Amino acid sequence: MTLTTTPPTDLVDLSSIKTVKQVPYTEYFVSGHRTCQGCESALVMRYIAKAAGPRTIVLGSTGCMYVANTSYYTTPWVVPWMHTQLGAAGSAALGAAAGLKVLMRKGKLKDEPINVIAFCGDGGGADMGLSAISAALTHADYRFLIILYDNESYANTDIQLSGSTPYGAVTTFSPTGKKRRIMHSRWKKNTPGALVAGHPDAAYIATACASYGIDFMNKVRKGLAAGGPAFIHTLDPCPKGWHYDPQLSHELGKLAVETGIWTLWEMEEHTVKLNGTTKQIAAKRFQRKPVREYLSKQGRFAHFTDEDYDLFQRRVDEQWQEWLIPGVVSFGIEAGTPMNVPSA
Ligand SMILES: Cc1ncc(C[n+]2csc(CCOP(=O)(O)OP(=O)(O)O)c2C)c(N)n1
Ligand code: SF4
Ligand SMILES: [Mg+2]
Repeated sequence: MTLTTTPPTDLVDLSSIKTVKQVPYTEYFVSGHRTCQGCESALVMRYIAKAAGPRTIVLGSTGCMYVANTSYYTTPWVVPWMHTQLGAAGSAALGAAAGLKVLMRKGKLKDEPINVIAFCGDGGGADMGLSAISAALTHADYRFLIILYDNESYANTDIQLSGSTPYGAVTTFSPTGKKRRIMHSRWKKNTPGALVAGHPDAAYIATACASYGIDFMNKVRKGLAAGGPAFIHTLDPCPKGWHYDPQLSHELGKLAVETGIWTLWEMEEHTVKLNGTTKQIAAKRFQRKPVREYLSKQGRFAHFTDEDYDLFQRRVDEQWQEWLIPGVVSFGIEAGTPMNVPSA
């Protein structure tokens, strides 16, 4: 059967948004969800839908953004949405893009741009589904966008520790105690850095944060317009898991960037660019704030002593002073090693 009731293709508007006034007014992720007050991951969903527009299919893996968004047969999604398994964002994105391509080639679906977006949490994407995302990013012939929304825990099942949980944070798997103050002593995994370093055929890879909404929406559009596999990793303050007053969500997202703990960057046309405040820090036009300003506002770090803050600060300083690209490539290079210089 051929579907004929498709709206005009100009409904796929992926042009750059310059100011707040140009942000599309129409919402495709509306009320009717049950996320916590101040949930930045819900804001990420809203921005994704706004930026991508009506000709979009969204695939969501298990987690808060599945469970809290589809309880009791209700849903805030206005565009077509489908649940996929916890580790399956990569395979679902690739499968949907491939399916659409075949249907269009066979003339069973009108040949028109349709955005395919799959999202996953840090548990589903940075841990369990990393291999599927990695495989998807090698398929240069398919156009899709994978968004990893990182609330730094397995939040939906009551805040268990993930590979994205920051050093020292209290989770249900890492409670602080009298014998051991710090139960989680591993450093947060650099997932976007690993993906950008290892996937030369990815069309677009970026990091974002909902506190910088226009930057994020433009990245969604760039990822969809890139013509191949794309990936965006967002850092999402989570009042329940991070233990803070919900009104601080926006401020915490900003502080994560201003302290240099989270960096904003994008890779397009095989070139990495630092963005916004991150770029300003690198150019010494913005003074990085002490990590304590960010950490001390969150209950999950309430047990931190001066020693813990110092260790955290040292690790973030290293990220800025010793990494090949601050916040992106987590190693340096031996002095004197010949480097490729881009040709003029
Ligand atoms: C294969 C599998 N294992 C475990 C679960 C149980 N489970 C459902 S949601 C979830 C947490 C997912 O964490 P994350 O991907 O970070 O999303 P968040 O809940 O934080 O939004 C878990 C462990 C599951 N649904 N499927
Ligand atoms: S637990 Fe965190 S991510 Fe989940 S709905 Fe609440 S605020 Fe959002
Ligand atoms: Mg999570």
